[in-house]
Amino acid sequence: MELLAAELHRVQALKFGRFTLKSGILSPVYFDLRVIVSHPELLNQVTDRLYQTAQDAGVQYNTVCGVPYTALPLATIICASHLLPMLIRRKEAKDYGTKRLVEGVITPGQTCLIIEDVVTSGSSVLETAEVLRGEGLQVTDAIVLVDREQGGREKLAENGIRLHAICTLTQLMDVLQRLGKVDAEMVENVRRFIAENKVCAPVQTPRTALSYSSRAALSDIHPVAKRLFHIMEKKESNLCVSADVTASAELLQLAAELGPSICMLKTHVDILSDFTPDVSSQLRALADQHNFLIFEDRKFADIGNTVKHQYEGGIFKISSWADVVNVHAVPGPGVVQGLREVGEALGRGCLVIAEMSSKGSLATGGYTKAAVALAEEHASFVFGFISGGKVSERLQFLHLTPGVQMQPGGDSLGQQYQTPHDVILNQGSDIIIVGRGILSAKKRPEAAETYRRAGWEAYMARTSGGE
Ligand code: S5P
Repeated sequence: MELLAAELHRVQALKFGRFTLKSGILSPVYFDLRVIVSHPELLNQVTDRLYQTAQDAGVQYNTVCGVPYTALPLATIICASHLLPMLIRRKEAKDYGTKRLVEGVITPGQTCLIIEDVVTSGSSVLETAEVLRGEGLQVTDAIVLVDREQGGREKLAENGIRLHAICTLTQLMDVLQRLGKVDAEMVENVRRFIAENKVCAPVQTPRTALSYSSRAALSDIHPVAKRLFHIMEKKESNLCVSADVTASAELLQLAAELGPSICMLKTHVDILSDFTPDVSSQLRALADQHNFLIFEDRKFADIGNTVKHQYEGGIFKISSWADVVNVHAVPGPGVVQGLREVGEALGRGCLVIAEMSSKGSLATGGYTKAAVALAEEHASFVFGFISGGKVSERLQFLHLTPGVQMQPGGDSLGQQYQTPHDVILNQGSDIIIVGRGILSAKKRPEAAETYRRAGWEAYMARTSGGE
């Protein structure tokens, strides 16, 4: 330990002074472990200790992944020396296109050990864990060189990850003081800094910090989800407008005017008083022109054979123009299977209603859990949920939340509203569905822009949390 501390100090992998951290806090100590690649003996020493720490803790794992970028060489050396298969996580936030998020052979169900240099709040480790879990791997443990003791251990524990550190910042300071590398005043400064700057981890972290485009690149992503994630990122919009109007001309006008601001238009085609097949073809053309998806909010809730006809036939022929439909879980798997027989070949997708925004809704607790299980079992056709917030850990699933207005509240018929900020940032949902909040505004395009910006800002705040 003394040798390691002295070496880290000698190569200036830790520095003392006044440093502004990424979070804006002023810190008396700063770690820059990137320099250790220039000191091969130290590099070997660090990786030996990391490996040994995992062994001593009895951690069971099949593969190893380093948090990019500093820990990449650390993981590489550990894997090469101990003949362990490694995985590489890509860090680029955007423009993945067809690139994979994780390189290497992924065997779902296997356990991947995470390696990191320094843990502060734990969010970097968590972000890598989310990606690995999204690929079907288990993540149970992370090994780090230094734990800065600022809440990371607790935050990771809440997310099912045990943190094993070679040393804590306090231990490191004690050793350096013994070695005469730092004085008592500095030790006290750092001690005070740690005590005063614990990052308060929320009890639960329901939201994902992963970007929409990163999620589009996950394996097993549903083609409709992939398209939607790309549209959202491109248009900087997580807004779905609920076009609850009764005249076809008004519906088409809404689609044309709000098209540039939205990622999706939600319809209730059966409330139109003057529907003709021409309306659906014009709507389809507008969706293609303005690059948004059409979601027919039909809420299918019958046996498979009946919903199949309701989806494909009748006067509305929903499957011929709607990219997305939704189902109630009440009938059981048959409702999804029936729709899938029609929709899958057409490249359509389906959402399961896991929760509802209305007062007294019965879609809670055990029902919600069963709805999530139904979606998970039919992920080849289902790509997400209607819910008040995040209900599933599967990052490939989208969560769409209705009952959204700028002010919390409700209407006289039991509708209940949350704000865009609440829905995206606190509830961990992905898309806000807004009806009357926009429809009752004098200038609908401007109101839509206001909601688009609010939803996008909440998303940006959610994805910007780094160490
Ligand atoms: O739980 C739900 C599910 C849905 S799809 N609560 C809802 O309000 N919806 C739909 O979202 C509802 O049918 C309506 O079309 C829209 C909400 O409209 P708003 O005017 O209250 O924003």
